[in-house]
Amino acid sequence: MSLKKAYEQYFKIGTSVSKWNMEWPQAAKELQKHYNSITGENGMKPMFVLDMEENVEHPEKYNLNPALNFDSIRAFLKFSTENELGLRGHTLVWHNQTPFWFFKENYSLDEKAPWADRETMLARMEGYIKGVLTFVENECPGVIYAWDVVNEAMEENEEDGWRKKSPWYQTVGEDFVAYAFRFARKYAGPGVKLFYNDYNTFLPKKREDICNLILKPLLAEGVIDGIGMQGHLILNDSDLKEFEKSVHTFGELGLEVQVTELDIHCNSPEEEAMKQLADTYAKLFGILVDAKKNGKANVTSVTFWGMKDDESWLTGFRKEKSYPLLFGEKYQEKAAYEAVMRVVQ
Ligand code: 9MR
Repeated sequence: MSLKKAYEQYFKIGTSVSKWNMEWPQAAKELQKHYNSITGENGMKPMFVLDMEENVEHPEKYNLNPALNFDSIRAFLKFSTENELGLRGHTLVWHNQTPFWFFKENYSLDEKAPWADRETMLARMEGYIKGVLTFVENECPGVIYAWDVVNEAMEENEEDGWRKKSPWYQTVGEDFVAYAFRFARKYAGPGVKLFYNDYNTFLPKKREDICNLILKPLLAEGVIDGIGMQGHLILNDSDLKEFEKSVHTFGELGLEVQVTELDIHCNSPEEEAMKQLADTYAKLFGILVDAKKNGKANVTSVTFWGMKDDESWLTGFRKEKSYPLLFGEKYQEKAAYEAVMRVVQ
């Protein structure tokens, strides 16, 4: 049995992958066994696609239409095609992992240089989205089934909801989100689903902000298909009742719901902690299966953020060892794996 087979009738099961996961035979084997979707953990983000040398050396040529390099994206397309995996595109418009010079007048490398103006940034945004979406559609149509068009535009600690420090917000203004989705709709291939992706989507205020400021306006324009609930949770801290409420609330809007970056931070490998982790995963998958089965939300894929504990970003981020996933260092199945399988067996 495998994760993807167990969940076949409900939703896709995915994992984030790095370049080395695709190159290591054992990792590739695990990918083939358990998953039918992957997301590039980093390699498809703007910093890996924007061609710094070209843009910085020839700003007059690329000012309104940035030069792009598709080598990194190509590797994900090739691996997905060869292994019959769906690919989530992550991500087009984000404040992070997008080089600062992209937002500067004449692509200046001087951090003190002025920001480019709104019209220039909208042209660069359109050029970027057009370039990437046209490339992937020509190269491997249909392999990318969903794009995180905009990532993390909301900030729960801001009263009005907007992440004001984002250079997209700073240079374009609030409507950068709407423009990104309009451009994505214009250039995406047929059937490619467009997502807004964010973390802590289970917090009541953030849920409300996302619904009112992002989802409803985009739905009214017909330019969005789904919401990505990242799902970076903390054991014994994140409120699953609120998580469930968010799944239902987003589902009721008529959007697809995908859990795009699932992990549950847990700082102990001891049996008791692993049992709690297993219980939490079981509850979470119970919520998702129930929502799908009973028409409360059209959950279409659930993606783990990492294949195994020792590769998780969380250990670095939390500055303590984390054991947040279903598989241990040697890809051994943890209690959490068994628990997730039991939900549907
Ligand atoms: O897992 C990614 C890590 O390797 C990078 O250093 C980090 C940089 O911000 O991004 C991580 O992935 C993030 C994802 O792209 C968006 N949501 C939050 C994820 C964890 O930070």
